[in-house]
Amino acid sequence: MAQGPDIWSLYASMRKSRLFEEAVAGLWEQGLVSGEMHLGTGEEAIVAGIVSHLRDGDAMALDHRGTAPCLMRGIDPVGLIREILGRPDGLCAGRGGHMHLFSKNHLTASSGIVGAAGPAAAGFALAAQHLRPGAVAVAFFGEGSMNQGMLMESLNLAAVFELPVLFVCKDDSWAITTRPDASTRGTMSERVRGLGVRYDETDGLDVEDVWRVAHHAIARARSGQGPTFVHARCVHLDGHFLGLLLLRIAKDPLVEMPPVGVPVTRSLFTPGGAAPPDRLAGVRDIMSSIVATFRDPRRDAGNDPVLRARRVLESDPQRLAQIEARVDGEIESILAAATSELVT
Ligand SMILES: Cc1ncc(C[n+]2csc(CCOP(=O)(O)OP(=O)(O)O)c2C)c(N)n1
Repeated sequence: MAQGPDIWSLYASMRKSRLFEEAVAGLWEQGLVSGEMHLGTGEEAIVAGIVSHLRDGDAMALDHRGTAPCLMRGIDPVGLIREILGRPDGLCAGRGGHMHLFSKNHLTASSGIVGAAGPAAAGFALAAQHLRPGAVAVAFFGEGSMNQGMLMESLNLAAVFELPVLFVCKDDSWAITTRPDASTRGTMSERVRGLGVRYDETDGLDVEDVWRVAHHAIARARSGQGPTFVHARCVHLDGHFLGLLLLRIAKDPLVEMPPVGVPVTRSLFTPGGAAPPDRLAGVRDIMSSIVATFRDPRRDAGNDPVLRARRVLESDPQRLAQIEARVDGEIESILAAATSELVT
């Protein structure tokens, strides 16, 4: 195994994932993806830093942001897009959509049930312990899963059975609209250590740091030293799901504000309904939410892990340009192949 991270290939993988998800966002904007769409934009350093260590026989259990891990694991990208589009020639015959991606060949399963990656990964790891010694399983989930009983039980089981599993918490400090301090007491490390699982922290925006933490955790798991919980902070650059109104306002206030501002202002003067002070309080709430978006970390380019990795490589502009041209070309071909029948 390599002694240090190959930042060039990690960057290529992150850029590919970013462009792939931007292409998916474009399809969603065109109305071609039914329902909600959760992107993993902002999680690329965590996913690349972990998935780059996986090999044949290793397994992944994913949450509702499974597109990037599937892509980085080498699952057919055309099949992925077709699955997201709900087509019968998609990865799962168009029946799963982006939240339920499965690939038996890659021992990969995802679920939209928050916390479900825990038991799935523990099961994969238990099977590996018996059938494929040296193989590992990885669970990816958000910090909003940390009060799900099944995840706690999985951590406990993994500790007791010394399972070869990594529990990777991608912590963006939001569970849709809930902050961790509104739902949880104590600290993540106390909880995890309290269950007897090793706890490591990493900077989820720094792919090299994630890679190093994963390198040691996976080596321990492969050699029978049991599970590790990897706590990685990140920022979801596109918010909880595509179309999030407050984020749209933050990105383009001149376009997005009038359709909100006009009815809200009109509501102050509409006859009947709530008392004027209550209406004013409601409008003040809305305005303070909007103002808060201008300080939102999701607008700060410093929280973009892809740009952060790119900055390290800018000292060799020629090599960078070559890699980017190759990745950009790959994404163009994937998109063309996946959507060929849709183009009129
Ligand atoms: C068991 C369960 N409860 C509630 C939901 C609805 N739900 C979907 S995503 C989500 C928030 C998850 O937050 P987190 O785990 O932090 O992941 P993030 O979306 O931030 O990546 C919730 C509550 C669900 N899918 N499953």
